[in-house]
Amino acid sequence: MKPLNIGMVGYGFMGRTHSNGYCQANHFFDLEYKPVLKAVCARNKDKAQAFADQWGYESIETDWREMLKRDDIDAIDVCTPNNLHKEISIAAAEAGKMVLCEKPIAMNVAEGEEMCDAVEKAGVANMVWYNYRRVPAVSLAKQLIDEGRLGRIFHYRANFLQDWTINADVPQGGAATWRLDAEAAGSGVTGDLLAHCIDTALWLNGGITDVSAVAETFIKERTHAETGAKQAVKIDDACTFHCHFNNGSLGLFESTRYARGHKALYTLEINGEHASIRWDLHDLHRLEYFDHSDDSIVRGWRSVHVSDGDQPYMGNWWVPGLNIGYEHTFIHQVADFLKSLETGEPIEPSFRTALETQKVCDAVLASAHERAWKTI
Ligand code: 4PW
Repeated sequence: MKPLNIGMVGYGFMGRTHSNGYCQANHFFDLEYKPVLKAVCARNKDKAQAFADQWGYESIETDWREMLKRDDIDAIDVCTPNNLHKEISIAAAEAGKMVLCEKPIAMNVAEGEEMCDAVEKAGVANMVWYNYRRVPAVSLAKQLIDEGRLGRIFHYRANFLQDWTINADVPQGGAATWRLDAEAAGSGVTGDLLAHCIDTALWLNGGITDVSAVAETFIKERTHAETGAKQAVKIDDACTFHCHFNNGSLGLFESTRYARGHKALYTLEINGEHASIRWDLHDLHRLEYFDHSDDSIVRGWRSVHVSDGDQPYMGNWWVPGLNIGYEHTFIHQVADFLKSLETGEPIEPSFRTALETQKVCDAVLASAHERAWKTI
C-alpha cells in the first residue's frame, strides 16, 4: 500500500471525525493508498500531545508553518475555525501539499477565490468536507434523481435546526464556542448549517440563480469565553431564504439554533413530477420515496431502509438490515479521496465546487442585510 502522510491542523470535533475516517477507511474499502497519521498541530502542546496519543498521530507541532516545511507530510487537513482556512490552505498549496479543508471553504467568496486559485496553480489535490453527500441515503437520492425517476423538479426544501444557543449564558469565542464569534466563523447558521443544505442542494438539484433571505440575531450580547468581556453578537442566529434554481424549481431553506427540541435536524425534501423524496438526519439510514407510477391501490410513501449491498457504499459494510451512521460519512469521504488519488478522477466537492456554495451563502447574507433579492 502507498502511504498518504497526513498533517492535521486543529483537533476539535472535526479533528476527531476526520481522524476516525483516516483510521477506518482501509478496514472497509479496497484502496491503494493508506493514510498515515504523521502529525497533529495545535497551539497548546499538551492538548496536541493528548490528541496525538488518543488517535495515534506520530508527532505534534505547535505552529502549522513548521508542519508545511516537513517532507514527510503529503496532505494538510485544515480543521481550524473558518478564519484560518484561507491562510493555511494557500500556504499548504504553495508548499506542494494536498489540501483537505473543513466547510465552509472560507469566510467569504473573495477568500474562497484566492484559495481556489492557489490549489489550482499548485496543481494539488483538494477537497472540502461536505460530508452529508456521503450519507448512503443521500447518495441514493442523487442516484434516483440522475436516473430521471423524479422527472421535472418543482420544489427543493431543506432545514437544519438546532437549539444549543438559546441560553444567553452560552459564551462566544474560544475553542468550544468559536462558531458564535463572527471574527472566527464569518457568519452564524448560514456558514455553519445552511452551507451543508446548499452544498447538498447544488449537488442534487443544480445551480441557484437568485435568493431572498431574512436573518435574525436573537441574543444581542454574549460573554467572550476567554476574556470574559461582554461583546456584541455579530452572527446570524437564524436565517431563512427562498430561491430559484437553474432548472426552474423553487427552493425554501431554513436554519436556526433556536428551534427548541431539535439538536441537528437536517431534513430535505424534493418534489418532482413523477416522484418525491425526503430525508432526515435523525433517521439517516432511511430514504422516504413516493412514486406516482405505483399502482394506485398501494401507492404511498415508502420508507427505504438503506442497508442493502446494492445501495451506495453499503456493500462495504455489514449485512442488509444493519445500519451505519454519522461517522461513516467521513470514512466514505476519506475512501473516495484515496480512490481519487488512485484513479486520477478529481474528488468532489473540490475547492472550486465548494466556492459555489460560498457564493450562495454570501448572497443570502447580503440579501438578509439589504432586504433585497440577490443574483448569484
Ligand atoms: O458542520 C456542522 C457543525 O458545525 C455539522 O454538520 C453539525 O452542525 C454538527 O455540528 C454543527
